[in-house]
Amino acid sequence: MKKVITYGTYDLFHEGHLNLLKRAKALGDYLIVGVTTDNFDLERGKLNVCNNVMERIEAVRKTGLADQIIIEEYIGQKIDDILKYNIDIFAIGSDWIGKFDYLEEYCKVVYLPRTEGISSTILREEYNESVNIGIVGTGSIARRFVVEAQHVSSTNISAVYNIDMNECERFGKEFNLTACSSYGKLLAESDAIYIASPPHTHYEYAKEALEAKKHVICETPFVLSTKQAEELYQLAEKNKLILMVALKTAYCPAFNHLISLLKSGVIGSIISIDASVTNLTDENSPKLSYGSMNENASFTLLPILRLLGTDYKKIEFYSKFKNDFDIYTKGIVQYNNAVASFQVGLGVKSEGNLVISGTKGYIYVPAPWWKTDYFEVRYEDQNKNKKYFYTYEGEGLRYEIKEFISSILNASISYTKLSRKEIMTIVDIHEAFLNNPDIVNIIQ
Ligand code: C2G
Repeated sequence: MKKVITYGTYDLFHEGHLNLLKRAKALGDYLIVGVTTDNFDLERGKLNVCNNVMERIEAVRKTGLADQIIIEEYIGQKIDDILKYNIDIFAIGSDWIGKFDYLEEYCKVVYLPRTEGISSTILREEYNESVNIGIVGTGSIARRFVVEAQHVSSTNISAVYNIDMNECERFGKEFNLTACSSYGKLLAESDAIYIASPPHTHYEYAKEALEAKKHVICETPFVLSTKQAEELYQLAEKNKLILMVALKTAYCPAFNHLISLLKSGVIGSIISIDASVTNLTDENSPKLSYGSMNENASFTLLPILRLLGTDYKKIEFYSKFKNDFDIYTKGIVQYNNAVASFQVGLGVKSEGNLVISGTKGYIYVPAPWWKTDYFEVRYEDQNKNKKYFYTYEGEGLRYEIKEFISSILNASISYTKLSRKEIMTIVDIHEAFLNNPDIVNIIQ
């Protein structure tokens, strides 16, 4: 019996996929079809897949052409499968010519003609209309956002606004965007707004956008008080709009895998978490006047609240101030069964890693852990240690942008990666810091 194997995502299953499966089946007597998992697609940079793995498997099954369906979940699996299933022929579309020649060592490789004029990409574009995003703010994060958005389908960055009109025009010219002379004009040009302006302006911009019925994705720190956050969430709910916080780490595939691993108990009960993000900032940078807590605490609080919950008992802050702004803050968060610490700095430098300690072992995520692409699970018996590697595409903003766009297109937001309660707690901690008379002041 001649066994054939082929692989694909099979998103929005179409005629091209069907033709390919027919041709592959005709090569032998038994056809195995490997369907990629959602995570594997994310890892290999396919961010725009519309159907989930169960729907894609079902579409392949319905053709009646596959004698067996398996899932493809890691790089290198093809060799394992060919050996495991005793495969004679590996078949794939001609868009992959040359890419799988290395499999010739294991079986015959056949590149089958691709059906012209149809693809999942074309269908996705027809299926989803584009979301026009207007940007407020033209700093370094806004630049990265524009570049990253190009990797997310159904996304169109259309216009920009900055109160400083020269800056606005310069940015508009550089990225070929309409430079709007007022925020009202930006709102009129856009379906959704990305707020990347200084922290104290977030609330007003978000409120105005939500009142004008525009979806909002807002940079961290979200807003400066829980009252403001609550009001914005209520406004979004009332107007049936998506309101998301651009805390990029929360949407990064490797970070999410790290969380699932920990929740499944790989290091036993979690007793302690230490997270650190510091970046020495130029004396003249406006960031210094936002303070370290504003700039970086949302990142360090994310793994703490995700893993230990939002119900902490007590929080203490130790800060070093310069011109009224914290250039360094260490926070200690007490829980009933655990303790966490975080440190953030703009004028003090430290190692930017994340360590999660448990009763059976610990997880070490090296700097820059907030762009997670690698971590290690370590045990007393070092032979049991395990390293995990992932792809972190570009600047990593594409994952949050993808989440934002699909929430808008599906008219529903999923809070599985970052809950509203977690956001509210982060805002609450910021507020506690700003109004806390008990901050221990580190004086040199
Ligand atoms: N295909 C085709 N004609 C089209 C579109 C796709 O023949 N118009 C073929 C592709 O060449 C591939 C299969 O259909 O063999 C599945 O295509 P995709 O779902 O786009 O999956 P792909 O990203 O090509 O995944 O590691 C290799 C992958 O698993 C293949």
